[in-house]
Amino acid sequence: MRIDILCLFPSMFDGPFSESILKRARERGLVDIVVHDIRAFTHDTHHTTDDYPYGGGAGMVMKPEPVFEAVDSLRKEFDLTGVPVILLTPWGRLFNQSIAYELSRQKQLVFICGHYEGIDERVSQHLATDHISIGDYVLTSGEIAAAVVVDAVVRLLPGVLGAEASLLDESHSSYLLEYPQYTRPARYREWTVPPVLLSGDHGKIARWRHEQALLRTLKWRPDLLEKAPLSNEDKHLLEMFKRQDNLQRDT
Ligand code: JET
Repeated sequence: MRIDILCLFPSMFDGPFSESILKRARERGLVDIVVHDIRAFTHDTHHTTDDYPYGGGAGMVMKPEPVFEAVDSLRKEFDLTGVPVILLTPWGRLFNQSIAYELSRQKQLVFICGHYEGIDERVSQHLATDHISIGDYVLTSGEIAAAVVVDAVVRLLPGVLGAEASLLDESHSSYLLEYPQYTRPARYREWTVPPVLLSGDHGKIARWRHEQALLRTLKWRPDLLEKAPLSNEDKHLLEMFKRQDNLQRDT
């Protein structure tokens, strides 16, 4: 996959893309990430990328020309027909794992990172083909949002994660939160690892993990259970959990 990121502060990506799994994915040629400085596409002596908003108001707005020219420069190298040009913005469609999967199937992605109070609306209307938000809050710039999306997408690319099994496991239970994990030591301070995990009984361990995933989802993200494909046994377990929880609250 080829990923182009257009932004005003390219060095913001130095950290996240140069460590751990993303670093290895780039080194192994599984993904080619190129960060472009929008400022390089200005023509005035001050390299102006922002200007006052028409109609007045506080703050500055990113000018459209350098952003359009940055994408045009990519068009000289690539046929961008069908390639998503993604604007990171608080009002975009809310990013989630299924959008990450959708983007991971593309051969190329272009990200535009906004700054200041926003970007000239013509970038959104006539250049961006997709608008993505990573959550309901406002960041100082789109770079951190782009890094989040790139990270979630790249780890899904074939060969990036060592054990393919971990992804299979993940998609299988994507409607539930992950079960709790433990590693050595079996006893730390007075806290012991649940004995079932030391039992060697893999059937029993799988059932315990599924039960824990259900319990954790009920506690932290009950909204997810509405969409989850639950077996009758799952539903029965959840009803038991809820009843126990109610009893504990009453006493
Ligand atoms: C963001 C993304 O804050 C986020 O992204 C950065 C940002 C902040 C303010 C404006 C902006 O520009 C977009 C725009 O488009 C026309 O003006 C981008 C929060 N969740 N996800």
